[in-house]
Amino acid sequence: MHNVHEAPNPPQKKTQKVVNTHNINGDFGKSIDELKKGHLEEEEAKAKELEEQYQNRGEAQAVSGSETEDEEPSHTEIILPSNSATPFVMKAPSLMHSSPGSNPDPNIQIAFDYPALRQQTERANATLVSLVRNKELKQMVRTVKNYEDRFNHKFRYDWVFLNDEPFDDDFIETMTNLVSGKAKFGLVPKEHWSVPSWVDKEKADKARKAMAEQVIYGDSESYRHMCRFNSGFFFHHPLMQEYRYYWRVEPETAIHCDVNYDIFQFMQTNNKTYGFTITLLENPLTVASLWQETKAYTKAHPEVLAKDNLLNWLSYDKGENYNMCHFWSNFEVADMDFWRSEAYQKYFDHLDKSGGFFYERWGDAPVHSIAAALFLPKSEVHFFNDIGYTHPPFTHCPIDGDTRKEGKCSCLAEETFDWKPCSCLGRYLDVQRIKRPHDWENYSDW
Ligand SMILES: Nc1nc2c(ncn2[C@@H]2O[C@H](COP(=O)(O)OP(=O)(O)O)[C@@H](O)[C@H]2O)c(=O)[nH]1
Ligand SMILES: [Mg+2]
Repeated sequence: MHNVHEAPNPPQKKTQKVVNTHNINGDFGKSIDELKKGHLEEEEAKAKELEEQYQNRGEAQAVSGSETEDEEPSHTEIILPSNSATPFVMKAPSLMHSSPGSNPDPNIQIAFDYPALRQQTERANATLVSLVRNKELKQMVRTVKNYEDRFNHKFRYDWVFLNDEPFDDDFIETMTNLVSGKAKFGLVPKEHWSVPSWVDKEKADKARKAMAEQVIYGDSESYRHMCRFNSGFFFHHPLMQEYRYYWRVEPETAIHCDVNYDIFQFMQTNNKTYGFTITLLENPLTVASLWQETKAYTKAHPEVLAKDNLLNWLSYDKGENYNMCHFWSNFEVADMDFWRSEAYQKYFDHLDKSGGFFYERWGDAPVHSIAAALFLPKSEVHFFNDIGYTHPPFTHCPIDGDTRKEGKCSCLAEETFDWKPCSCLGRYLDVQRIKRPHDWENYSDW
């Protein structure tokens, strides 16, 4: 069978079995790209330097609530799952295997099963998920250990790792040792990671060349596959089929606060569909025709628009133009029923047929964000203020001292991106009519 990987050498104390399957204006976006690039090239020192440049941009357009409806902000009532702050008693894993050959799907590389642990509590139907490359093992190790320590060891959710190439033995073994739930490794099907037949390859090549100097990852074809995969396919992967909720985790990210409640049960209990920590402005050069295509779709399918949606967060002029606000999708806790819904599937198909993932460089972040903001009632979108989080070069840290104390947060309020000029959080909270945190103004100048 192709795409099936041999099992790695078994780690000590464990046996494992292979399951035989497997506008603002262009300047803002550009400076975000520069920050990212800086990080990639010279890690934090460079990013800091660029942050300073960014800080000095006097023309930054503050995203304030002044353009949104003038109503008293309300406090959203949130119900925490009953087992919050109640860590489970850890037991030595009694290793059990999935029965070999039970799943003949070639896109499922290998799976480990620890059913004795999984039965310990009632949990949501959920998994953590990471699309990642073998060469990112070092960054992924740190991230997985961090998420396990801050959250998952208390709940033991599964973790699905996806890759467009087979994971190597080292990757599989290292991750399996770290994940407290079931670690699963899957291959992305070729049809979800290739240029579709209707896309003009020559035109796409030219577009990439033209973007090379202007946009981060502008000349990268694989980045475009990644964005398209995250926009339209990850939730169809055979390994993701059994789950409803997911937490997307990228290598090199970190959470800075303890999450003492079951985040997935939280989503379910509170009827939340999409959760985020950072919202910011996209580089307009990457999404030149995305809004136009979105409007064409919603005009043809007005029924998909939710009644009380977040349109005013996305647009300063009631939908005429896109203001580039989006949720930073490297952190996502969401309900895949939404991505699997007809409204979203048809939206993705419409976008995909237009070729914009390849002729431009549409990110999954604006695509997911626009859909969540337009097709969901705004009550179903949640800002996880309590989870300090970093994806270089930006950090969200709760500025309220009690929240940081409660979560034993290892970030500083002054690090937070929330109130910087390119953040869309203020506008988001205003449109949601959620009160801005006390003292937010003190964190708004760079
Ligand atoms: N398997 C695989 N994962 C990728 C590829 N490109 C990006 N990713 C993953 O997709 C996510 C986003 O990519 P990243 O390089 O972090 O982009 P950025 O966050 O926009 O700077 C990360 O989880 C990466 O590990 C690829 O070619 N193959
Ligand atoms: Mg990343």
